[in-house]
Amino acid sequence: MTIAAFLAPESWLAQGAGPRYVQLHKRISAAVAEGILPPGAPLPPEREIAAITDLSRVTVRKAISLLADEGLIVQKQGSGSFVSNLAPQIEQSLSRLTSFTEDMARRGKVATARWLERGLFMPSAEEMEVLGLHPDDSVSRIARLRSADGQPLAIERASLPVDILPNPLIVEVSLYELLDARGLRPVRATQKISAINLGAEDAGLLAVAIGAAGLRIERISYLTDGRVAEFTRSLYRGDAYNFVAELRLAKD
Ligand code: 16G
Repeated sequence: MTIAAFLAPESWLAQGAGPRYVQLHKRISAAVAEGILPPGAPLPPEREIAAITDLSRVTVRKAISLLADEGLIVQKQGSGSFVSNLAPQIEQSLSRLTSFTEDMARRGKVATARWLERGLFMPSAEEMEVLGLHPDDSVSRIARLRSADGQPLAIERASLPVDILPNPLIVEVSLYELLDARGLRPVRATQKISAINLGAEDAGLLAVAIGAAGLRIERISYLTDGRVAEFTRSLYRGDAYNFVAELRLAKD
């Protein structure tokens, strides 16, 4: 949907629903949350928003300055307003085995996934080793760009044995929710984190500069019986994630 169609007042502007600039502020925030206005995108000029919404320019200006105060919009002298591209700061515990969808929901954000690849494939040597597969087994792969409130945060490439995920096409938003429903949710995982500089393609997907710092994360997760359920290689935005671990004095 275009931003002009999204701002057409019939579907959101209502009498008695509070001040008009607050209603417009809410509508533009929704456009950002739903990805209609992605990070870095320009907002239509003030007079255009006024024309689309039938609101006065003063009302439009008030709504935009509220968005700017909140940091959702950046106003640039002479070139207009843009959706902020500043990464949200996400503190992620390293001791809980949670899913991306759950992590974002806990922060009041809506997780979305854009498919990069999914299907059944011949396993690579690494997948065979980690997942314990034979050369004639297939492997279920899903690769997704994960975003929160429309802002891309991670690229995740998950590989699973076919008996755990027989049909990768049925994953909607949450892989773990689907595994849970099948009684196959991982209960334990190991994770390896290393630093990388993002190449052109990955940087483009994550909406950061080429060469920006990223975190490469490998997660191997296990079922209650010790079997490997998932082997996921991810690239996380280095400017957004802070991983936090609790340490205790070792007693030998
Ligand atoms: C997390 C996991 C990933 C898992 C995904 C499931 C890391 C580094 N990765 O992002 O291994 O596949 O959650 O999320 O923590 P979903 O249930 O929302 O699809």
